[in-house]
Amino acid sequence: MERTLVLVKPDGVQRGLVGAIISRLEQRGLKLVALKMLWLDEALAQRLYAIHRGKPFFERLIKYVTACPLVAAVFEGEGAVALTRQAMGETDPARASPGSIRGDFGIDIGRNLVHGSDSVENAQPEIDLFFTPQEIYSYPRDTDSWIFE
Ligand code: D4T
Repeated sequence: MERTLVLVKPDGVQRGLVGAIISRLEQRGLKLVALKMLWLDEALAQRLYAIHRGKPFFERLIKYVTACPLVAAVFEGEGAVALTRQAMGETDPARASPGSIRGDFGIDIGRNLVHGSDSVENAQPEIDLFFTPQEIYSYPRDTDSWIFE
């Protein structure tokens, strides 16, 4: 089953939006299989955003995601990666559709509240940065037959 990493970034924690953001994905029908709060150190932040090293916003991005604790989660479900990206909305909240997390809660690209893996290939390596296999739960969910035909 497909899994994706979700981070409620420090602005989501500071603004009291952890519950609202996690709740959107739960309500959609994705299954929560791992959850923790942690304070990203610079090394882990740089690994997560290695692809952006050298870009003009890189230093600010690292400072932002390491500014206070964040909440990391793993969601599971058919098409979990794409469904999560859709629920998040565009990277720049100013352009994100109303109804999406960023479109409802954000304004600034440098405070875009949430991270979700951008592809199925990237999801597992990203999950491995944040969770050990023992921290991710496989369990039957009684509502599955009411979410999937
Ligand atoms: P993340 O990776 O945080 O889920 O966001 P996205 O996948 O939607 O977007 P991204 O990788 O292109 O950007 C990573 C992160 O950098 C910030 N950013 C990005 C920024 O501050 N200024 C910019 O011009 C861009 C392109 C926002 C998200």
